Amino acid sequence: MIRFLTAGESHGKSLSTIIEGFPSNLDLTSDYINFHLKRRQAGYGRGQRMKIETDTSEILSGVRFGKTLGSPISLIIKNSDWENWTKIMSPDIPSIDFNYERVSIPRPGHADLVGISKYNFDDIRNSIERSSARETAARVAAGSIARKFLENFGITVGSFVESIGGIYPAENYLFDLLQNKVKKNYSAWQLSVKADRSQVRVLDAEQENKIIRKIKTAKKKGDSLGGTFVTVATGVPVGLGSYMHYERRLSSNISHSIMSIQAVKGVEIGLGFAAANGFGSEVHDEIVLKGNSFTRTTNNAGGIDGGISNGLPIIVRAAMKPISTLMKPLKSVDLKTMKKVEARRERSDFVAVPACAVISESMLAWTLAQSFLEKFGGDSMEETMDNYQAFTGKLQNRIKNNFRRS
Ligand code: EPS
Repeated sequence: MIRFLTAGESHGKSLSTIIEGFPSNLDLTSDYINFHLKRRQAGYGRGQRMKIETDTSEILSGVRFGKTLGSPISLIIKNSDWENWTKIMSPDIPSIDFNYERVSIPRPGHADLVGISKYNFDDIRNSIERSSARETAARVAAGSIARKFLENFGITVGSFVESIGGIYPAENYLFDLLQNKVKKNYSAWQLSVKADRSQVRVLDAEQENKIIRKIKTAKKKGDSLGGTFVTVATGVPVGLGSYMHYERRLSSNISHSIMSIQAVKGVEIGLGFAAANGFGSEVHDEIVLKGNSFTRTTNNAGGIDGGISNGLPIIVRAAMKPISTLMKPLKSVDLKTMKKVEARRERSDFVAVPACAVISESMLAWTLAQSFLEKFGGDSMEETMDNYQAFTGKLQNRIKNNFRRS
């Protein structure tokens, strides 16, 4: 069973995470994690903070000479901005009195009002700090370990932005994936390689131009935008997850992990909501034998049947709402005066859909690694590999022999 916890406030000293349960002898370096941390920072439409930070992880435990030890892995990502916040965010009681403005005007769409209501704070800053999507840097670090683990078994994860501000590509890439119209045996990571070349992580150059123009308009108007993105995993073996209990279904665990990303408001697997509109004969994927193994003519199920991976690519689509902080704010109430006011402006991104897609890769990788280790187990990578090979190598013959007998 793998698990991770993150800690850290957006403008605190650092973000940190403890990751537990990976087998020993997994090759791991901070360079690998930092590569993905850098990808999270990119994207046209991000705010000033990303110019201050160069997110870099420092591994504190659990790894020796580039290999995991099986012990808890802990790492930190320092906040460069901390030096501007040492007084305001100090964990210690200030030795001298200093004046700082307590935040009292909640921003619509943020956790500001519910946060102070729930935790009984007299300063919205106390909620802003932990609810901030800055926390996702620590998630990407943890998720990078999961993706490194999965790569050993030929599983890769990738993503692309499908739309921003309602601007979709001329070609429906998601549909092509669901219809199995893309290159046979494509790797999900190749989708990311292509998307990373775009400033907004889309696959279509004309769409990119239109989106950048729309983001410029949003910026000028003091507004923000959201969008949709697609996350894919390829090389996933048959048999991850289970229909035995609700919390073991791979589909529900993936939805949970993607939905947990700040500002995500919708998640679909495979055809998702569109599956509700067609006839059964149009939606379900026909089973065919390809060589010695089973596959499907289409992948509308998004690689999961009955909560169990079926060997086809896992395809997830999600929707991110527009960033809640607006430079041209909506109405709110000042909690000090209880009077109607404009919501507070706070430095923020205008668009973070490209970053959100990168974060979703980490969350998908994490969930797959969790289900993978639940199925195959192992205290060392060698043992996990043996278990994996024993199952996948014998699967097809087992099916054949079982049914021949009866
Ligand atoms: C983020 C850091 C934050 C924001 C953004 C994500 O930095 P700051 O608040 O100092 O500008 O840029 O967070 C939000 C948009 C949000 O609503 O919380 C990051 O590192 O990703």
